[in-house]
Amino acid sequence: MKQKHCILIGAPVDCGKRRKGCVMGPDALRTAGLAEAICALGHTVEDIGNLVPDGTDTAPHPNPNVYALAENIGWTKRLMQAGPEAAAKGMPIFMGGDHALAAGSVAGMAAYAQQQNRPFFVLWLDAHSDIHTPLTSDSGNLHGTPMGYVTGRSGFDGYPPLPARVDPAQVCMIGLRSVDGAERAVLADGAAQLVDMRRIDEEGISAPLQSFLQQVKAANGMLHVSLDVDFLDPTIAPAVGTTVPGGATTREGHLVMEILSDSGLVTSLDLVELNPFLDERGRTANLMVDLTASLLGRRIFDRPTRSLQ
Ligand code: 4U7
Ligand code: MN
Ligand code: MN
Ligand code: MN
Repeated sequence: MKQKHCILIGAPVDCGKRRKGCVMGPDALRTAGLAEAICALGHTVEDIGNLVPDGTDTAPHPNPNVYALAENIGWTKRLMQAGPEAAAKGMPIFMGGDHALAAGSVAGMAAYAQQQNRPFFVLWLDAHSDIHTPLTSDSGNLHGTPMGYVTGRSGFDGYPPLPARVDPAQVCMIGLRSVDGAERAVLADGAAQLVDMRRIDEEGISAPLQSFLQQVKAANGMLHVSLDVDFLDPTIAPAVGTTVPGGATTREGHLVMEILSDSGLVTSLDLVELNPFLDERGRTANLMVDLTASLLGRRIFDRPTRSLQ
């Protein structure tokens, strides 16, 4: 695979939900050897350390359940700036932190793609669709809203204006098995490609992914991958607050990453929702590192003929 320069961006975002622990995510990924694993594949790595959120004030929110709005907005602003800066130098890898960080990482990468005059695509690997707005969320946990923000839904008062809206027709979500009613209502227009666990059981994970990648390739698009720990089954990836049974297996996870690697299309990555406080002897952190290695070219045997047709 082509050698890449990977920029590790520590984003210890822990305000997207009430349960604490994702603040330790970036350091757990470092401890599990993320940089070393990437370097071992012949790439170069630059770790810019952990960012801190911009300072922001907010008025009280009409939804009284909304949690830590100002801090979420501060992180969104900071990451929207950090992403394009890193992208100018290489491939940004956002080490979370909870999924609230994707409001900033995805919005920033969408803006960068627009500057480059390239279409922008998102692959969302998650049990959840995270397409609430602060107004539709019952929990008020804003890690359930980043897709709502980046696709330009209203209800994000106080958030920075979106430089470039993500077109839902350029979004593919794989691994879905927990989607709230208000989320189903927005997804019902059928624009986004939705691959739930049943479809994976029946058809396998490769076919829907390959068809999405064809679309990205045909458009010469940039592709952001957002990997939520809870995409994986909790028996193999316990270090997450929002466990949902029936997730992707170890091999399904690796296969997605290997197909992505073969495609050569991925331009940025989020590693999110790792809560090291809930881990078992580092196994989830290690798995996230191994999946990243598969994405960046680690193989048992090369299969030169199996690249994207
Ligand atoms: B994650 C939830 F109600 N939809 O809004 C909510 F099920 O980043 C969960 O995917 C959100 O882990 C999960 O609180 C956010 C819930
Ligand atoms: Mn998520
Ligand atoms: Mn999730
Ligand atoms: Mn979660």
